Amino acid sequence: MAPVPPKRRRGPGRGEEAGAGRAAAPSPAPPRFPGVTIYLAEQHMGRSRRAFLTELARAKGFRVDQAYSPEVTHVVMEGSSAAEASDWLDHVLGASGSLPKPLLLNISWFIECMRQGKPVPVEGRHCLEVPLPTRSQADPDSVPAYACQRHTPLAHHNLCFTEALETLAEAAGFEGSQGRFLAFQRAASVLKALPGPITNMSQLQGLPCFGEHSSRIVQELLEHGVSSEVEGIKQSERYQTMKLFTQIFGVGVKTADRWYREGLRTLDDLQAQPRKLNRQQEAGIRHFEDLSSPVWRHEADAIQQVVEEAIRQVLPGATVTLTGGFRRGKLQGHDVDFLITHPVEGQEAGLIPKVMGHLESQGLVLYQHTQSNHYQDLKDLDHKASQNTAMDAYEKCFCVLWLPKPPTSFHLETGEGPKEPSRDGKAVRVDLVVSPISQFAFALLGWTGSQHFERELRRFSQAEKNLLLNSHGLYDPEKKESLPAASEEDIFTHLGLEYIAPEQRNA
Ligand code: 8DG
Ligand code: CA
Ligand code: CA
Repeated sequence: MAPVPPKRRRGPGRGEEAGAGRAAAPSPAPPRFPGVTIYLAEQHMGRSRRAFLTELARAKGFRVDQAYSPEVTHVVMEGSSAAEASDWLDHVLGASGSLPKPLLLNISWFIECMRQGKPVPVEGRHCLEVPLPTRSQADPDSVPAYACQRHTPLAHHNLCFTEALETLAEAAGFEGSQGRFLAFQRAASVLKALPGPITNMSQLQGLPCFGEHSSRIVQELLEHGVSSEVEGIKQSERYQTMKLFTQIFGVGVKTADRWYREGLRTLDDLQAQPRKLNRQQEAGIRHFEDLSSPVWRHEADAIQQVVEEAIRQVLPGATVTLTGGFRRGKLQGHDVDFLITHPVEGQEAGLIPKVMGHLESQGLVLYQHTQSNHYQDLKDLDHKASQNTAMDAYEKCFCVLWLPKPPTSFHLETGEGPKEPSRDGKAVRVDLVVSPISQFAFALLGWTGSQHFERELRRFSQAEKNLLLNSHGLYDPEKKESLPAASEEDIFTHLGLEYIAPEQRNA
């Protein structure tokens, strides 16, 4: 039996577009890809070609705006140089420099989307950005060994290799092989930071973290376009089932593996044995369809508004910062991460239950698991800073919130209608973390990710600087003291590292 449940279609069903105004001028199909708003720049493209491409994309269900606005996610240009594109963006954004910046793409991305009838992942070859790597990083012989020493943009040039290596990493993780997981992850991460695509095996020479196995995979891909090992894994029942189970909120590798060994393969199998599930996993399965579809940036912004309003009610002055992948410039994610603090140390304590109570009174909480902070006082925080781990002791809440559909958005339901809850909207995974202001910089750095970037920062700190870094602080075990930091820049400075902006931490 195929382990992946069929997806309930959300967009317009086949033939449904026909109903709208057959007699009048045909109205464009409703946007099918809510996280993608395209702006076609007229410069070099010309007015009539722009109009033609706009119609074409709209007919395929893409949203194409005539005027530029902050809602635009993808700017497409034709015949423009990287420098022209970058000047154009500076001009449009003016002094605001406001995030998120749109992706600046050449026409090849647009054409591939039209061919496939859906947004294709952005790769380095589609990008019009002026390359950021410094001259030293353009030379593969001098790619630094740690991911926290490198610039790793969101869109890079080696997607087919990194996808294959990350599949191998994931599969190794499913088997509990931490060493192999890290080896493949590190090799993939190096390729993400290269200034151009790998086209020849000689380019791997001198690259750090590239072992025999990873090199063999790249060679196979260069020669045949596919890797038989990777394809074999992707098609195996073991990999597909582990991927399905670990995708469920509240299910880690150990649980997924146990279920697999018990013969379970599908969500139906799990639902047939409900006593196997804890409360979190039950919620994970109940909302599986919503939680396994991506959260888009505009949805993250909408959730932020809801959280900010709740916080304004219960603790005026507290601030909410979007962290995780969205802070790194991602346009979609599996959840939304927020870091909350208050300018007066101590005021933030006990905030989560109040915020969640407020959200609950509005009927917006589908699931929550709150952890109170497990440090007693600031001295204890020093102790927490001395622990070299990704887990922290902050007050936090792992929850599933209900995001109602804004009344203005265009949305067609299929005949089935949403299962549960019955109102129109979407369940979204949200992580809320509260830190005292004195630790905020460390919490921000720790919760911005990527997970590999964080792992590498901690490895670098310990191995190269004999310092212990986590989301509470930076601890010097020799002097037995914590190093204070008011900003992320301060932490990079303590570590003797060049500052890496969040958008370049996509390691
Ligand atoms: P995505 O949601 O877009 O798929 O990716 P992401 O935003 O990069 O990943 P994430 O799983 O949401 O994790 C964001 C960061 O939060 C990541 O760098 C690791 C960090 N993080 C956790 N759990 C914990 C924790 O318990 N303590 C600390 N300090 N950090 C954590 O995910
Ligand atoms: Ca996230
Ligand atoms: Ca998260």
